[in-house]
Amino acid sequence: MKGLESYRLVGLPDRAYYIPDYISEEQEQLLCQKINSVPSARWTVLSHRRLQTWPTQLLNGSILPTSDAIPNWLADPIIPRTIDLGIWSASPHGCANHCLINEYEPGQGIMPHEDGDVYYPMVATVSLGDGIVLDIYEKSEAGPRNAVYRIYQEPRSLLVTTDEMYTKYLHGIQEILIDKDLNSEMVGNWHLLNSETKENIEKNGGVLERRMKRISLTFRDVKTVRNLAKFLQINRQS
Ligand SMILES: O=C(O)CCC(=O)C(=O)O
Repeated sequence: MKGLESYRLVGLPDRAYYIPDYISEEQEQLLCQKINSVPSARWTVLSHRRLQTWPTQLLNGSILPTSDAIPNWLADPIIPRTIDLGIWSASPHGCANHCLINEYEPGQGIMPHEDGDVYYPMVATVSLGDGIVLDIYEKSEAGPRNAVYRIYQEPRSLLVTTDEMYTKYLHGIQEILIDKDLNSEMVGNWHLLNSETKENIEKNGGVLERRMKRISLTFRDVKTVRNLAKFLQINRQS
């Protein structure tokens, strides 16, 4: 793998990186098998998607140190190389300590939102299954308008967003079955996509139908890992 700067998105706010084929098809299959074989209680079912949280859900924006770490089956294919790329070098724990797994059926998405300051401002997202368009919106008091940037995430790719891309913009996935207007002008990572993907999009006139389930793995460093003794003390007092 080349250095991180080779994968930088140009023409977008600072900073985002896109690495196609970050994991292999075999790793993708193994991850999907594991994700689908967890006990059903592990899933939080929302109206428009379902999700798993590893190692645990956050408690008052923090992780307890007694929480198990992200399990090896989830961490090993992804985290060590993100460390080698240097993306966590300034983060509080020098590593991701939390992973959210979102599963979307075709037509499902996620409203424009920001991830907030519970996390160090860095997200590393790996996509499994179908590709997806991530829309980036300017923050506005009137609510998000049209997307100002678009990123197409191929299956098995890694998307890294940080700095202003993390703090000053919202991101979301539209709840639609067909993504339109995909071309070199609209898609900020067009130059980094696989040539087969680009040919396929062009052949379809910039239109892509969502046909399969998509799973995203979003790795972050939760800033606060609580001291358990202090945490229990605080809760007993309140
Ligand atoms: O599924 C994705 O790629 C985006 C997930 C997301 O926005 C989030 O977990 O906050």
